[in-house]
Amino acid sequence: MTATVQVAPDGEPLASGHAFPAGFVWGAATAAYQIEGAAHDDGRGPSIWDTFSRTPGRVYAGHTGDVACDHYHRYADDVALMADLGLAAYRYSIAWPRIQPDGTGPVNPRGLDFYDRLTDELLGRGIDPVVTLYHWDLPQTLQDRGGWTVRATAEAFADYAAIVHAKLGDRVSTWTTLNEPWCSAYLGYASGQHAPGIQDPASAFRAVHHLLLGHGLAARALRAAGARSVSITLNPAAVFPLDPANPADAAAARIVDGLQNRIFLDPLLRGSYPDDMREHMTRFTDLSHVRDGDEAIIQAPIDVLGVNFYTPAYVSAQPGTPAAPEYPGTEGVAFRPPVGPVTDIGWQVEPAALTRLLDRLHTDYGVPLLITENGAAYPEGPAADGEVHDAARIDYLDGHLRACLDALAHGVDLRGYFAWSLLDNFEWAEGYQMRFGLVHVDYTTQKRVLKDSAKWYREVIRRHGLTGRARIGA
Ligand code: IFM
Repeated sequence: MTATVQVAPDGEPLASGHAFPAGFVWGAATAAYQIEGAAHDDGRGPSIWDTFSRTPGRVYAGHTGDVACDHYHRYADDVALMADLGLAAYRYSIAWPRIQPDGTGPVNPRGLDFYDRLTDELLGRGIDPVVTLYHWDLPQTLQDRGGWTVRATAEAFADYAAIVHAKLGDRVSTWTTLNEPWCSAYLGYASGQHAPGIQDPASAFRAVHHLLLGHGLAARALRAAGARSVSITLNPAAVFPLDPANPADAAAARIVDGLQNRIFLDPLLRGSYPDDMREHMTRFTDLSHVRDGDEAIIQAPIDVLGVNFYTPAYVSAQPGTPAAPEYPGTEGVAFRPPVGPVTDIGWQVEPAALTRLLDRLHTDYGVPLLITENGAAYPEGPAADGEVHDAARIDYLDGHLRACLDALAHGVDLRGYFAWSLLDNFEWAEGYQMRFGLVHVDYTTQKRVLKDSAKWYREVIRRHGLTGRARIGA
């Protein structure tokens, strides 16, 4: 992929001297449970997030996805907003409980029809549909049978993938199996911060394996059905030793890297779990759930790796520190509190960490990359003039797009960038209090207002690049 130096239409050269390659895809992303609402419409079954959000104390202020952004009913208007922004692609997820309300068995045609309509609406506006099959909303009935701790869920996922492909495969070319299996496994089954809210490391490691197996089986089913592009999205950690010269800090970073990165990347792209992670897992489970041949299934070829990035982590060795619940077995590893600017959710802003992460993924795994999520929570709502002046989000996005340019300049095969998120939405355990949208949503009236960041992003897309630090409306 060659990059030619680009000069913006106003004549101002790009700050970095590098450019986004021709064909670099500009998109935005959402997920079904976070925006659709219509939790009981057209035969949708309950998901683990319906159950979890109704469990007192699990989600901020008892918020649920029952209504969310009402996108299920307003999708045509939302697609019009995407077209107004000039998006080339839109990444959305399919709600498994709409397609198979019980997780297996009968297909609900009305659920499929919704995604049929949405996909046609996108194509009618010239927007490429990028489908994620699983963004955390497991049918509750499957959870009742063990969820991701059992092999049957991986097998059911492949059946579901084939069902969705049979409906949309004539129009959707890019298929992502899972979104952030680290979150599904460790937040869902180890720390319990996410649905299904279980706190059991052994279950978490079983979930890691069955999620990966589900990916491999689904990838195989999609490919057999003719899918052109198959991918998985991870949230790889940009994890660094606090003191790189200190071997104990480096060892601490290596464990976190193993638990969040290599335990997924190695089987996906090298065909086996790393030795240190196998050993680590045996502290909690006998690995009898990992059968001969599973790793070969997991290594099903992918065309691109989706990368979701928000913030780095710095760790050090501190004997006596208890393990972080979402990183089982990390006793003695301390996570440094954020330093410098943070977003509303408390995540450190450090764009250069994205460049380092992309460089590392490129060097170690040599796979084409796509930023499938990047963005920031900031609280701004409409000001007296009715506009949303979210300068900090513009700075965040601008910085991270510059980080992408740096990675491209280093030779990283980076195919595109999806901002998280198109709309303010249900931010899982944080409920609606955290706003990641380019578009502000008033949850009482469902009115949408383009934030300044949305207008800025529209300019970036129009120019196919950045210019200076100009802000819209600043
Ligand atoms: O909102 C989430 C999304 O669902 C998955 N990736 C991280 C985002 C921000 O927390």
